[in-house]
Amino acid sequence: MMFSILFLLFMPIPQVRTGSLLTGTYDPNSTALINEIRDIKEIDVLRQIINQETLIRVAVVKDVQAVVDDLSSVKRSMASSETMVSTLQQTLESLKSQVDSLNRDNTLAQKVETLQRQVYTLRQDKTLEKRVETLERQVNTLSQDKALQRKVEILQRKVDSLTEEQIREKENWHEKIQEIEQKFNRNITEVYELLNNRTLETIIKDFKLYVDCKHYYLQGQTQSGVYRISPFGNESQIEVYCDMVTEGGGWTAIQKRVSGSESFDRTWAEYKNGFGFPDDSYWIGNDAIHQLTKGRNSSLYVSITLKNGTTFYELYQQFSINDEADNYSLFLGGPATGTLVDSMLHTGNSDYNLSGMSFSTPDRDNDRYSGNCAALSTIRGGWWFNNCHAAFLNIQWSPAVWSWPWWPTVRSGTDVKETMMLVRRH
Ligand SMILES: [Ca+2]
Repeated sequence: MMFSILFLLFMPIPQVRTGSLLTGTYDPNSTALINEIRDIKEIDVLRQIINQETLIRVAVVKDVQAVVDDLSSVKRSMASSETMVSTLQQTLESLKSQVDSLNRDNTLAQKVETLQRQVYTLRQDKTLEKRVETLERQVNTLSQDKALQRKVEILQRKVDSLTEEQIREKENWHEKIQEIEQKFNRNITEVYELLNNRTLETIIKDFKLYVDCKHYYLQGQTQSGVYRISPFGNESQIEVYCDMVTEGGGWTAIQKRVSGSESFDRTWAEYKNGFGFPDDSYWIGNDAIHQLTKGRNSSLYVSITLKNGTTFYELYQQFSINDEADNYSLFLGGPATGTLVDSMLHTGNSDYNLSGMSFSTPDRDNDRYSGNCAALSTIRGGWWFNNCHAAFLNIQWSPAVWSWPWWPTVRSGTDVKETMMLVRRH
């Protein structure tokens, strides 16, 4: 079509002779006229051809425009397609990258394999199913076992009857217990009556326990020396020195010093339990003193023997100490008699009176002094200090620093040879 249109466009147009028709004279019979008329017809034909050509040109222009439009559209489509292709390529590359990454991730693949193997194993494992089946069969068997049910019923009846028997037995036992309690109470009353009618010495003799030195003395022991006593009322025994001569004998020594072999610079615990050796120098122990004097009227006899052989003494008619919870506090009562003269109970100075004072040691300050008397370098020993003392027998065995063993009768430790503190119940 395009070629036919182009052919028409460039086809030559015939020459038109118009001069004679418009200006010359007219002769219908002349050859010239005939020619002119033929020319006019040719002109009409040409005009028609030109008209047709014009139409064709317009059509061709439209067609060309359409072709141009089609071309633009195709170009746009191509551009769009290229964009899509590019996007698709990118997506494809991304997917490829992901696939590569997944392929590289062996861990995930291994996990998947492991899980697959486990699933496979579980599918193959029929043991569990078999167990369940076995249990189900057992349950069914048990539920259908009438014999077992009968056994349970029989047992239940036995339990019921046993419970009734037990109740009856309980009632019987309750009565028996009441009888025994009544008998026991009667016996206890008889025992108490028996005990009240006997002396302490008789009871102790029966149990073969000696509570103190007086007990030995009453049993006929008149020799001073070391004896074993049980002040705590049980089988536990301690060794003590018994003075069987002084003031009628039967004294238990709670303190004794005949040399400096034993240090009295001791802790609270050591004074509590006692230390040293009763045949030489020792402290019997605060717990033992408490037991020896608890609930019994007892006397305290203090003696100091000087190096020149002179012995001074002081006797207090009332003596006891409380237990550890009360810091072994001292109770001392008169009358006080002797050659030492009272320097513990009524000294004439309230700072030196010891009755009512707690026991103190270098590691336990219970005194009325702002510091700790027991820890002073000139003292270093346990005692019932006030603020601090006029009489003190537990100093370190260093006569040079031993001031006021028993003020004012014995003013210096330099002269001291021996000391003793003796206890005896009335
Ligand atoms: Ca103090």
